[in-house]
Parts: sequence; C-alpha cells; structure tokens
Amino acid sequence: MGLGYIGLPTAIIAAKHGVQIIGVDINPSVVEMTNKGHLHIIEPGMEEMLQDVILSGALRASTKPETSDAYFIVVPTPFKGNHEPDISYVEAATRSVIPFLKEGDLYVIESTSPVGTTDKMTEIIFSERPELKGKIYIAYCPERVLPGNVIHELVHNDRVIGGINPESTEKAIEFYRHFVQGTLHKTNSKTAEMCKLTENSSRDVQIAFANELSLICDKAGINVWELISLANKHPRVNILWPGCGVGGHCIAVDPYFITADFPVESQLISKAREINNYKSFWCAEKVQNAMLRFELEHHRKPCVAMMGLAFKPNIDDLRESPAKYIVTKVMQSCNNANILVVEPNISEHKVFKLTDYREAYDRADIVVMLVAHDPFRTLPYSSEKVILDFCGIYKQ
Ligand code: SAJ
Repeated sequence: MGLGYIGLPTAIIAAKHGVQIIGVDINPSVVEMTNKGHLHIIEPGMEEMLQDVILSGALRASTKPETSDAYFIVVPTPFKGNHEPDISYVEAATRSVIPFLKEGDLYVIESTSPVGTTDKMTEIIFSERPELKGKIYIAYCPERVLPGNVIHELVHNDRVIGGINPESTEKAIEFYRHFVQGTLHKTNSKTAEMCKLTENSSRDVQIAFANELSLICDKAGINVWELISLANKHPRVNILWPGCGVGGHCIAVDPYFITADFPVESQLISKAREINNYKSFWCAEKVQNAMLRFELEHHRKPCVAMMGLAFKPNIDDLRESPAKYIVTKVMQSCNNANILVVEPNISEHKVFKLTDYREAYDRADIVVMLVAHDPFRTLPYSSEKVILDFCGIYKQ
C-alpha cells in the first residue's frame, strides 16, 4: 500500500526475489506509469529493475487492494501545521485492506510512525474484524535506506522488526528473509517504532552540534572545517559537518514525532530542530548582508550565484531543501535582481531559471555555496569574489 520513495523500490526488490506483488497507490497516474515500466521517483538503477518485474509479471500496480497473504503499509506520515504527526494515511490504507484480511495473513507498517501507531491500527483492525483476533500477524518494520543508494541498502541493511507478539515478529521475519541479506533484529512494535525516530533524531542532533559550532566559529574567526577535522583526530570524537540547514523528508521531520508526544522530556531533540532550522535563516541573512556591503562599497548591485538547490549533495531531490528556502528568501529580498540560480542535477525548474554552474561562477561578484555537489569542487577559490562557503566546498 503506497508506491512512493520506499514502497515502490520495496515492491520491485521483493518482486525481483520471487514474491508476487500487487503495488497499490491511490494516485492513478503513479499506477499507470508503474504498469508501463516508468519510474515516477528518482532513484539510480531502479527503472531497469522495474521494467524487468513488470515484463515478467511479478509486479502489477493497481489503485485498489486485492486479496493477498501479506499487506505492507508504506504511505507517508507527514506532520500538521503544529508539528503533530498525521497518521491519517496509515489509517486510510489500513481501513482499505481490512475487508480483505483472512486467517494467517501478515499486516506490516513500514511508514515512519509515532510510538503506539501499530497498537492503534491493531485496535481498528480487531474492532472491524473481531473474529480475526489472535489469527493474523501484525508487525512494525521501519525502512532505513539512504536516498540515492536504495537498491543496495534495501538488500544489505539490517532491519528491526517488532511484532505485537513474538509469533507476529517471526512471521514478518520470514517474509523479509526473501530479500534482506542484512540481519533481522527482533523486538516489539513500540521499540521498533521508536528505533526509526531515534535513528533520525540522533543524526539531527549531531548535525545541530556541527551547525552550532559553525555559528560560534563564524563569530570567533575560526575555520569550522579545519576545527572539526582536527577534533575528529581524537579517537573517540566523530563530529558531522555543518551545512545550510537540514532537509529531506526524514531527518527534518521525524524528530517532531518524538517532540509532539514527549514535549517535556525531549529538550535536546527539540533544540536541535530549532538550531538546524535557524541555520538556514542565518545563511540567508549572511547573503543579504554581503549584498548590502557590496553595494555600499561598489555603488552598484552585485551579481550573486546561488550554488545548489537540492537537499543534499549529488542528488536532484529538492524536497524540504534548505538551499531552496535560502534562494527563495534572498530573491524575495531583492526582487529577484541579479541572482543566478544553479542546480547541475536538474535541467529545468518551474520557478527558478537555471544557469550553468561555470557561467554563474564566472559572472558572479558573490558566490554562495549551498550544496556540496561534486562539480562545484572544480571551481577555484578566488579572492576577487566574495565567497560564502556554507557547505565546505573549499575545506580541502
Ligand atoms: N547533513 C548535514 N551534515 C552532515 C550530514 C547531513 O548538514 O554531516 C544534511 C544534508 O545536507 C541533508 C540532511 O542533513 O540536508 C539529511 O541528509 P542525510 O544524508 O543525513 O539523510 P537522508 O534524509 O537522505 O536519509 C536519512 C537516513 N538516516 C540516517 O542516516 C540516520 C536514512 O538512512 C533514512 O532511511 C532516511 O533518512 C529516512 O528515510 O528516514
């Protein structure tokens, strides 16, 4: 249930390993594209695999669920305006499979979910189908794949599998063994739910530490990249890198699933979110200040190159991208004047007019490095230009 960034690759990989799959999505164009062998998501190497499993008949997409032996809920869990998680898609997908459930079936939630969601769905299932109590298997199993490396990680990563009882855990493990070569770790459903949130919150907190250091170093006149490299020479220190904020659909979202339910206890997790959000605002202010300074000194407006729009290096995914936020904020502040927007991984964008990265660099008075895409590393450091390096292009 759900043919998105995780559901579709999972369906494809499982089909490739001999499981007969019906991929269900409420969006008819996703279903149509999938059945034609066209990938509607961005993931290297995945389209060829999709075509193979469509041709062999191992995978078929549909807008409606059908009778099966196992059901996997892989739909989005966004948050509402107040950062409260929204599990309505999980609930809707669950309700749509309830009529098809029969004795011996397996039901698994993979969607990132607040703690207790599997228990809630279990209650809904048994209130609709009380005769199935104790006769079906229910588990939670989060995915942990890194966008851009999904084919490898779906097969090789370890998985955490938590059933509502030990029999459910065993049944889910039996399924994942079809295609997972990593270790399958057994636990209960609440721990498995919390484990996913913990992994991404841990990374968010670590990045917040690096971003906080970058603010301190900016004020103190210290090169943060050199500082972190040196601190990391300590055998038990491993600091991550600062950037222009934290983006994507996971790390900038999942910690709110903890802070919404445990507001008093989650002080550090909540502060890390604030710091990482503030970093993007701070970067935009830095650019605006550099532009004003340039205008005062040169009596003309500067030409500014904004280097990168993606949410992280070497991908074309702009979801929740801090770079995109910064470019938008800076452009609004100067009525879009003299801003060259660069994103070498996409050919066109409906809002931003894109410029080649070499041309933008050559023409710019101010170069703002937002995303550490590999091609940017070929550009020389020039003392003729104002260079704002927020992502460590010139860190050596
Ligand atoms: N970032 C930094 N500094 C760093 C590392 C990352 O600022 O040192 C920024 C990136 O630029 C980006 C953001 O963090 O804006 C997130 O990028 P990422 O590469 O850390 O993670 P995602 O969002 O692509 O994928 C994460 C992964 N989780 C962890 O590494 C704990 C992935 O394994 C999860 O499956 C995925 O979230 C998910 O779906 O939850």
